[in-house]
Amino acid sequence: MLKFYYSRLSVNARRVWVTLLEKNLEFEPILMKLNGDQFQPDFLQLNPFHHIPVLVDEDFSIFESLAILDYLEAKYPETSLMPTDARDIAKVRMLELVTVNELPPASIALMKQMLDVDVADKQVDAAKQTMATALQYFEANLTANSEYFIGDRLTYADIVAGTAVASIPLLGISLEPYLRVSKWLDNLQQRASWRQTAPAAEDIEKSKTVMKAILQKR
Ligand SMILES: N[C@@H](CCC(=O)N[C@@H](CS)C(=O)NCC(=O)O)C(=O)O
Repeated sequence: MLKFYYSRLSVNARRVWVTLLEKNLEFEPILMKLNGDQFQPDFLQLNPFHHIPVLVDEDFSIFESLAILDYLEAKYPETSLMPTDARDIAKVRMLELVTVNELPPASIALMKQMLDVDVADKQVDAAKQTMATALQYFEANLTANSEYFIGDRLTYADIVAGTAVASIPLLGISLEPYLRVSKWLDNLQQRASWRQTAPAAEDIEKSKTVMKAILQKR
C-alpha cells in the first residue's frame, strides 16, 4: 500500500492528500511532527532534504509534491486530474507554479510579522504586493460562475492553488475583494477531500510556537 508522510498543517502535503482522496486511493498516512523527526536517519533516507510530503510506493520513494502528483496521475489515471489540451496543460502548470514559487516566500514574510519575528517592513510590503498579484492572477483565470479553473472539472490547478489560497486568510489577508476566487474556494471547500484535510483551529494555534522557532532560524 502507498505510504504518505504528512503533517496536518502543511500546505505542500495537503495538495497530495487531497489528490489521494479525490482519486479514491488506499494509503497509509504517517503523521510527522516536524519537531526533529524529519531529521531521523530513516526519514532522511526517504528525503535527504528533510521535507514532507513523501510518498512511498513499495521500494520507490518520491518527494517534491508536484512530482508526487505527476506520479499519481501517471499511475492512477482513472480519475484524471490533468487536462489533455495543450493550452489547458500550460494553464494548469502556470497556476501550479505560481502557487509553489510565488506564495511561499510571501507567506513566510507575513507569518514572521504575525508571530513577531524580526522582518523588515519593506519585505512585508513586498509580500503583500505578491499576494495581491497572485490573487488577481487567480481571479483573472476564473469567470463569474466558474467552479474550476479549467472548464467544468477539477484539475491539479484547483487542488494546488485551492489548498494554498485556503491558508491565505490565516496570514491576515482578506479574500473578500476577490469575488471569483472567494466563490471558487467556497465551492472547493464543500468537497469531502477539502473538509477531511482542513487543519483544525486548535492545531493551527498549537503550531505557532513551533513555527516561530523555525522562522527565527530563517
Ligand atoms: N518543495 C517542497 C516543499 C516541502 C516543504 O517545504 N515541506 C515543509 C512542510 S510544508 C517541511 O517538511 N518542513 C520541515 C523541514 O524542512 O525540516 C514540496 O513541494 O514538497
